[in-house]
Amino acid sequence: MSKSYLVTGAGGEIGTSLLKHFTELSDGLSDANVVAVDLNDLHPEVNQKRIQFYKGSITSPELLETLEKKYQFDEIFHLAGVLSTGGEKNPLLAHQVNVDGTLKLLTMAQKHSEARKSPVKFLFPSTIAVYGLRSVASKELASRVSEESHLEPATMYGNNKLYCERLGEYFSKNYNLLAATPTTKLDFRALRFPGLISVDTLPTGGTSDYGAEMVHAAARGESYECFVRPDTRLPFMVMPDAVTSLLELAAAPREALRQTSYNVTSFALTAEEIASEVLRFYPKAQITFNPHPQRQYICDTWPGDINDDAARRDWNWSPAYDLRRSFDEYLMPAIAERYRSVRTANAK
Ligand code: VAH
Repeated sequence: MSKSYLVTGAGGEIGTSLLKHFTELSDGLSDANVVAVDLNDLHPEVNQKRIQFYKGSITSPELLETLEKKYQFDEIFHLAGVLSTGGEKNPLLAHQVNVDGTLKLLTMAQKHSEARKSPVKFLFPSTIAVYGLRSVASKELASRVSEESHLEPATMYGNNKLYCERLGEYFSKNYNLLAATPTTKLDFRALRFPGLISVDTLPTGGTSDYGAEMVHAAARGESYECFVRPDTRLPFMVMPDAVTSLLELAAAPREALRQTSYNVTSFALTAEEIASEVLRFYPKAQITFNPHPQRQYICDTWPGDINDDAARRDWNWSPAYDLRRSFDEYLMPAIAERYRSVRTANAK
């Protein structure tokens, strides 16, 4: 049976890597159907011949109607969203995209689930931004934060993501409780991602972006001014593991999942530890620190590390890239290659 996927935010960091995964599968996608949506164009390296692309907003009634009427999705990867820093520049837009947009897609997925009498799987990228530590001291005391604790987000984005996790669980378990006859409900599954570092794309609008920005700047031969203190610690993961975790959670048997939202991570580093990793490969990299007060505050409310034991227990999660492999085998070789031409030009 051919599978039908919807990927929103398809031109973004995770979306680009997920689409590349789908379109580069050796067995191809001859029997699968990938529909991609983004406000912007897709990454040039994505093979668009294998994708039906719609350029537009997930809040557009016309676009949602087209998706609802023209397709019957088996799995939805709803990656569109306004991240933490972008959300604090325009909180109402963040709420409109992150919450109203997600509700529209959940409603469409519920209609498809009822029509085909089979649950549509709805994969949702949540975030460590749903956690809120009240001081650096309590952040250090909290150590590896588990899913049920410290759920007091400081940002519009974190509140949006936490509410949408709850909304997704409602759709999965209690939707339309008083309906005369029970209906088939969608199958919502969420991952709380740490900071993500990709070779293919640069992050935009996040507050964990300094990790990726530092690596990319060094590879371009450019100096980098980090917007958080050197001692700022966050959990991180490289993008291949983020895509793998989405696909593995999607494939997990529903009966194995004891919860709706799962932490996933690989390594936790301070900003100066990331700088040290970069300097191992780019000894001449110029990295300085000039904390941005509001972005620093946001990072200080986020956990220094998260506990992903539940994901390991329920669906056998384990990152392929630990700290060493992330830098030595993924990030640094691939990013050097990506910017080789840029560095050569800069060197002249
Ligand atoms: C952000 N990259 O910075 C996102 C992420 C852990 C943070 O959710 O907003």
